[in-house]
Amino acid sequence: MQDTQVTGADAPAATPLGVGMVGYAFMGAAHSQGWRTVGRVFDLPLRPAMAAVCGRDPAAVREAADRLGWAATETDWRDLVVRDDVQLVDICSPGDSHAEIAIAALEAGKHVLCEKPLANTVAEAEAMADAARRARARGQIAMVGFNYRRVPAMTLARKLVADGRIGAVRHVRVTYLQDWLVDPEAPLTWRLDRERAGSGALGDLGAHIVDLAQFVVGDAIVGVSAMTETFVPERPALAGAVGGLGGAAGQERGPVTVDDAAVFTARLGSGALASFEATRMAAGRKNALRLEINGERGSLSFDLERLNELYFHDESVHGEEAGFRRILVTEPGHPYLEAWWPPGHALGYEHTFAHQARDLVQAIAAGSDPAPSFDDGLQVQRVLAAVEESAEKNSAYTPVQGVQ
Ligand code: SOE
Repeated sequence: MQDTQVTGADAPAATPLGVGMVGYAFMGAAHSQGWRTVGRVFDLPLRPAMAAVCGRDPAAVREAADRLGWAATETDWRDLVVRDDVQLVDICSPGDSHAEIAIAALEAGKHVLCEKPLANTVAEAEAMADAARRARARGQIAMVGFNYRRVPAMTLARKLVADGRIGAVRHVRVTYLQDWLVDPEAPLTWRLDRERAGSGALGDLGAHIVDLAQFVVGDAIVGVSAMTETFVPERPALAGAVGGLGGAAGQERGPVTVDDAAVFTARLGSGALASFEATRMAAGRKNALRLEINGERGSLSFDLERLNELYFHDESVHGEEAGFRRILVTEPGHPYLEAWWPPGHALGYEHTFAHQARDLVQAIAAGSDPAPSFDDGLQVQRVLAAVEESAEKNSAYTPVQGVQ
């Protein structure tokens, strides 16, 4: 086993942190954007270096490395995780590979960033969280890539809730709507295969909103009542490579083995009530993540398609000035904004990956607990499992495993 090579708050500014990434499709490209940018925008205690990217096809991974900015390539992740110039392994491959790669990387002494959802099953997530706890004792960091926590408006919303600005939370309402599966001829990519993705809209989008809601409210879901549906049970096979979220359709057809949509209600530890909807079948909705929280003293409202804005209603303001007020989250005092552009010069989706990279690099340098940790990812996985169990039992209220 190799020792972790870079830890400690006193590492000199120029100390490199070698990153090795597995996978280079949509999420890999988004993470690469974060790694390319982060050290040029934020003042970091370690200097991320894009050491190597890994994919099975030698020509395709070489092309991806050149396009995305990686210095070297590997075609087997086992070789990537033991490279001397890699101290952090960033996992952007499909869910069925997460557990094996993350555990091997942690055992090789590396820090790990793993895309969401943490795993395809609770058992895998438990094994990963165990490995992360053991690695933590050796000074390593393991974090889950729930990037929407890093939208400045969401970090601000969490602060406003924690500061008591909306009082005790009563309602949490979250929807995450996409439409790339409305077409029944959209092909069977890995995201529609339970063996590879674990679940459908539930794990892909539901995992995000479960984490985000819990993050903003600072509370955990204790039980759920759920329905899931697969509206298009059979689709054409994929002919060729995945491009973005889709690809070319072939002649043969095969079964969709995951949900197209999941709808569930939930109770939080505080007693607050929540509702969640995750679908890739909402015609016209491209990446619409909306969140509203109602408390005893006010409300917050957010729409990812307008991610620089947070709406705040203060219940103590009456008369002519009552109502939701727009906060334009681009001030230098807002989370992450000190390093970007002057007020009003907006940020977008890609910036969340630079923010994620910043937070991870800072945690590694400081040796501090990462957030979200693999334990946080495991808890989300347990919520997803409770949703599936409830849906199988005709929406019966189902407690989240591990909740006292
Ligand atoms: C596809 O639904 C997807 O790429 C998700 O997998 C991502 O996590 C989300 O950020 C955008 O949409």
